[in-house]
Amino acid sequence: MSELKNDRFLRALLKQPVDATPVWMMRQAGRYLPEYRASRAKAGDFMSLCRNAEFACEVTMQPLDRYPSLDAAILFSDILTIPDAMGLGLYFETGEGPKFKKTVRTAKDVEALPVPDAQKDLGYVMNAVSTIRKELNGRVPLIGFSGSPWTLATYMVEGGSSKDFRLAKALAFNDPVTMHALLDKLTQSVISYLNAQIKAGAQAVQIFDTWGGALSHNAYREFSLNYMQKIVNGLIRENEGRQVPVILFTKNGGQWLESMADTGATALGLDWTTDIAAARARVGDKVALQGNMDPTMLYASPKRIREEVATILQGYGNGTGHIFNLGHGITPEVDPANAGAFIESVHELSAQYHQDS
Ligand code: 1CP
Repeated sequence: MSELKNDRFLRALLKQPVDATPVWMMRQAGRYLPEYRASRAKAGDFMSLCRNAEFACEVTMQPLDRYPSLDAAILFSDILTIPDAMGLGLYFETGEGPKFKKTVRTAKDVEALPVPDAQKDLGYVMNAVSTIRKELNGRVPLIGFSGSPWTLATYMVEGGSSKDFRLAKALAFNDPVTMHALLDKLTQSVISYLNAQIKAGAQAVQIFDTWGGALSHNAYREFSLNYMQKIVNGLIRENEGRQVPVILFTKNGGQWLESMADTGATALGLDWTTDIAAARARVGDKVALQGNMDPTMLYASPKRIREEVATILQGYGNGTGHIFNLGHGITPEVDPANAGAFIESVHELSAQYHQDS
């Protein structure tokens, strides 16, 4: 395995000194890039991009080629590959979100679900990981990822995206035994899937709990955090002679940072509703922090973006342990030049916070 040429991202996660704050963007490969739209048109549809290692590698590299300052690559795939491998039949209709041919709403439905074999059923993802690692050739680390069990369960019960999670929450509240059985299967699936990604070459992993923040204080612990804890406990934490950091991201989870830090995760992702200075004071001795510019700030001018980057850097303050990111994924309407201004600002303005390193 090749040596890493740029290991700022991994160093900041482990709170080792860095010369500047590392930066990447959630959803950095995606529709805001014309080159992504061209690859997607060539592949035919979104899942064909994911299933073909050459295409997945090509789109993973696109943001890195356009923005050579990015400090990490993220595997091009989707969180919904697991439910798809469980037989639900994932598909995308143009202009709409993900949909499933089959849903999971009863005890019988849950019983019938297999735990996918990461190599056999999701081998195309592992091929993508190893292909991307080769292509990166040590340029920056590669992030693997998965959805959290709760977030995956919402899509499986609803049959797609949802605004209020009516069916998923009704199942959790009316028939918690069935919801827990589903979350258990998903937890086993996520552990073997992420460990397979790590063995294939993922150098850090992120768990996207996009919809954990839709739960009440108690329900979050019961239906989401509890299972993310099991995942953290089950992951390979060292590979290729390096630690493999684990990043937990619960969108709208700012009030639960202490409990999230207690899981033993390496870092927490913050959305933009949390003040990063306050977050550091609360949990900064236990975990690194990733975030947290409002992604819609990328609709503002480069000058305004730069001011916001400065404010967030100042909020975190001196020293390592911060990975700059957006508070959620970059959106399709963003001007790619503004994303470039964002990335450059982070490196330019952050060096002053790392002078003792
Ligand atoms: O080309 C297209 O039209 C498809 C758009 C798209 C893309 C680019 C989807 C469908 N998925 C992806 C890639 C993707 N999804 C990545 C790639 C790596 C990267 O560059 O960051 C990642 C990490 C994801 C993760 C993902 N998918 C999440 C968690 C992160 C988040 O944004 O909250 C979720 C919730 C999904 C489901 C999903 N897949 C696709 C869409 C449009 C959605 C969201 C639907 C919804 O809002 O419910």
